[in-house]
Amino acid sequence: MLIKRKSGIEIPSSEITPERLYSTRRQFIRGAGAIAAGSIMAACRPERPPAATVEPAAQTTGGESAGTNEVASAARTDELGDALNTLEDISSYNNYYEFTTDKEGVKGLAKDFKTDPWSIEISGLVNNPGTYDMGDLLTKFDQEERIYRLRCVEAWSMVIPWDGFPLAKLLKEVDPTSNAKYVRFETLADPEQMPGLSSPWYNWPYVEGLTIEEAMNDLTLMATGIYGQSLLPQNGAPVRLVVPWKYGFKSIKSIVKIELTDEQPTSLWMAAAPTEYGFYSNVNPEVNHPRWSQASERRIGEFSRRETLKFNGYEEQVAYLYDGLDLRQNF
Ligand SMILES: Nc1nc2c(c(=O)[nH]1)N[C@H]1C(S)=C(S)[C@@H](COP(=O)(O)O)O[C@H]1N2
Ligand SMILES: [Mo]
Repeated sequence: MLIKRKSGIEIPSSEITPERLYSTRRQFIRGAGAIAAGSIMAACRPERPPAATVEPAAQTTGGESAGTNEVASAARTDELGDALNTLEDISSYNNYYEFTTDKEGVKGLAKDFKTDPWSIEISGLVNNPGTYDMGDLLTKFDQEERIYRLRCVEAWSMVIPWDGFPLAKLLKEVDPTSNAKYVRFETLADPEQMPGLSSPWYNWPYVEGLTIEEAMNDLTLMATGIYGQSLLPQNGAPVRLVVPWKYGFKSIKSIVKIELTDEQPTSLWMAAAPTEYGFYSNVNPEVNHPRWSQASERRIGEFSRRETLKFNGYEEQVAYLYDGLDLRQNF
């Protein structure tokens, strides 16, 4: 049940969304989700190179008998010690407006989304423009695991173990010219498959953008999987961006086009509500959304709210990108 607004992302209705459902189901599902993900990893999709799996928590918690995959996975955390969300959480509560604005309705509407064949066209200010199909992306670039916090502008968050490769590696291949200052991304817009495209409030296709320096930062990931499994449609299959220090909407799903430009791209959200969503959209607890506070957030699966961290906790890695920039004006 969401509070619908004329335009813009819904007001954080955590308070209306089924928090209880998530919290109680979680205790049970966490272990089960981890086992399911583990067995899928072992049994399916041999053509997909396995992601390098790091389990820092498993290594540091002594006393657990080795080989209990279930325990190890359930105990995994990000570098701040926050527990991973389950695959169930991550794949059941989604924002993907091309399908629907109902977070729990996305997975049903997207379940038959066709992700094969799939390719990304890379054009604009590059020396080597070209088209990369999924096979190219999965074999040319080593797939690695990255555990990142995802902080939605609506003030909820999750911890997600992505698999993928740094966007920088792909950009180095296409070789941006010296005039390239921005990277513009586009999602597929297929009205046959995406019923949400009939909404007149948005300027489809979904577009996002980064500065080239942001795009080259090592944290910026092209994600192809979660928990060692290929991305599910609701999470942006077959390939989506993940920019963990920015609000979740910058992490554009199901990418079909990447263009290098010398002009700042206008994102779908900037076009929809320019006073609410700027180009940068860095997670910043000191700058509130015009309609709600950004000081705290609800971690899916937790009861009480937690404080939001500047740059979502990635300040050390990304603050240099904004030296001398007024983050209140450049929101
Ligand atoms: N194409 C597209 N990408 C999108 C969105 C969308 O509606 N369409 N929603 C964004 C928002 S608001 C968030 S919070 C994240 C959610 O990612 P998840 O559903 O995988 O958790 O995807 C982002 N990427
Ligand atoms: Mo979001």
